[in-house]
Amino acid sequence: MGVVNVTPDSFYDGGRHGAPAAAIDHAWRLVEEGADIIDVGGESTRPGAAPVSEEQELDRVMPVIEALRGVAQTAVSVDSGRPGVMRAAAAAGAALINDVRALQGHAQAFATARELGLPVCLMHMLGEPRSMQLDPSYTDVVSEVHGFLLERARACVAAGWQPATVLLDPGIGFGKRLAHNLALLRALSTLVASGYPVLLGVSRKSMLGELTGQPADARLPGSLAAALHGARCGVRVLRVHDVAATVQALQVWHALQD
Ligand code: HH2
Repeated sequence: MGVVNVTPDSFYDGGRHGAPAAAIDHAWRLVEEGADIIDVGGESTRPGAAPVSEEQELDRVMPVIEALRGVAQTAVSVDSGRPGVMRAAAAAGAALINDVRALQGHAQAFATARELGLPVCLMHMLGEPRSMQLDPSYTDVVSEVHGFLLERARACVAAGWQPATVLLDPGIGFGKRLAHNLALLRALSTLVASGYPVLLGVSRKSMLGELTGQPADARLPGSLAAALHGARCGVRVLRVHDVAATVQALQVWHALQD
């Protein structure tokens, strides 16, 4: 899954393709590099990010989603939990709803996603982007995050989703300290063992900076190491900014498996 953030303030690619034409070019580049899914987002969720209006979000994401309509080899995912954005994206051919608030951020999010009948990615976040990194605390981060995700997944299945269309994501960096992120990464195989497909987003995130001292634009090697760890644990979807490099790392890694 290649990331296309049509935002001025995303933590890594903010402002790089804020204009629709640049975002569309970038999306095409990621398709050519081998992305199976393009995740289009119009609102940064980095710690401290300010919310945007629905109109702004639509203005940002819809030109990219529409431009990718009908690309046979690549599905489009919309990184949003807003019912209006989900609807517009679905009408323009989006095939996955990626909601960092696990369909709980808006009153009609769950019902809308159900009505649209699309696969969903449910992510765990403690608190809200504005304040989530101030003092995140857990008694047992792995059981709390996995418990939350499985409860949300069961609610989806009870409402009619097929289990294979409900992706779970531990939400690396979303209301978590380094130790929490590491515990969740070490426990990925346990989440995979739940049977639901797992999605992982670690690409260029600040935990890699905490481990290496490197700024976001120098975190590709760390991102690849984390992606390969995810692959080894059975993660189904890797959400990354660097598609070509990740595809190459996975090609070599796959060739080395028995
Ligand atoms: N991370 C980000 C955004 N959306 N969705 C899922 N499912 N999992 C993630 O880990 C995830 C996500 C944050 O990364 P990015 O989009 O690059 O930054 P920003 O939120 O600043 O736009």
